[in-house]
Amino acid sequence: MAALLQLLLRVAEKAATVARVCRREAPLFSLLVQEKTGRDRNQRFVRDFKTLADVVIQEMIRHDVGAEFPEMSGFIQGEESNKFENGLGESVVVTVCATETETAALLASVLDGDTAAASLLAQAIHQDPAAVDTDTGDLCIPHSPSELGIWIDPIDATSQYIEGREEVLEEGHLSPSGLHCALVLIGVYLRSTGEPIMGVINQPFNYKDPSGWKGKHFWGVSCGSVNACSVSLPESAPEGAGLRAVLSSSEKPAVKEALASLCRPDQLTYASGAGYKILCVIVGLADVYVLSEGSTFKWDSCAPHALLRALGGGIVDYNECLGSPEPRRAQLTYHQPHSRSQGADCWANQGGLVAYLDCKMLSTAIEALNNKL
Ligand code: 2IP
Ligand code: CA
Ligand code: CA
Repeated sequence: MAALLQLLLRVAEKAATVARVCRREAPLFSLLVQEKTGRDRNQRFVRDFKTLADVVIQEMIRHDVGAEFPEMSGFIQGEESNKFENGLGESVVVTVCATETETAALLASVLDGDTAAASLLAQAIHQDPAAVDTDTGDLCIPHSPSELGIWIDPIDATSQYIEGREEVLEEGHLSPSGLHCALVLIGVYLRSTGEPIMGVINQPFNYKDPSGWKGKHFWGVSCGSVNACSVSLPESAPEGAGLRAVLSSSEKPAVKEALASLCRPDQLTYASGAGYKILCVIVGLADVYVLSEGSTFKWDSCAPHALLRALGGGIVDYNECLGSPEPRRAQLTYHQPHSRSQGADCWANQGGLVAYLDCKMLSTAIEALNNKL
């Protein structure tokens, strides 16, 4: 399975390049934004933006993984549908074609004949990225591709991606909003149990140098006795250091207050992007990410959940673990849709979530929530 991990790291790198190209070409970018409607819309937002970049990235990942692992083809799902409407109201199904020229021709029809923009995009999609220089070691996972499924969020924190604010990151601090919150998330789960076993996170806008934006990637594998992660376990906090929690700014006041009783004022922070908040827990900038609502989806949590598991942490269902004697057992799974929901809601993490690295921190947070809510 080291081959699958290497492939996911490569396609995530390609995805990040597409994301950067789309932002760099300002006229192209403004063409791409369109509104989601009906059941595919995230109910939490009045306007939820779908970008061609999202669709293109998801289809590219689906294409590249399906080509190398045909057994996985029917089990590569993502946030986006591949239908896109051009300026004339015509519906076009965006697919990655066999050649760059064909893909460019198809994209030109989505871009109302803007062949320059279409060629740029097609070039990024068909590039052959250099092997990602990562020591993934000799990972041996006792599963065949036919036992696995994939969740893709081509760009998480789309609103930050579209807004495009450039923040200067401070070492050791989480930054609440900006381009760096946008992440490419690719998670692999076991079809039989729904456990997340492999995850790749690519942050396309990690830092800027004179030649432009540069990205950063993170990966993790957790399967049986195999646990490996590109991130090393952060040092544990000294006794009495208090809990550091990261939340969505739209979190319920009661939850904010319950956690405020455990955190010093500077330890309760807010940040954009579900994936970015989980990444903050993975790299040790926060101890827990608590979300009391069902506003995230399987594609948001699958990849970072695999990294947390590899480091001994996890993501549990918020509603299920409140009141449970063993909150750790309420781990999210990724294989079963909610039968009574429709559209994207079938795959929502409906009970909310709590992401953690250290189960002591999970228990502390749950205890406060149980006592105060
Ligand atoms: C969103 C995105 C939002 C998040 C929301 C996700 O995904 O990560 O930022 O809300 O839950 O579904 P918040 O930032 O309040 O946590 P996308 O950008 O892919 O729609
Ligand atoms: Ca998302
Ligand atoms: Ca998205």
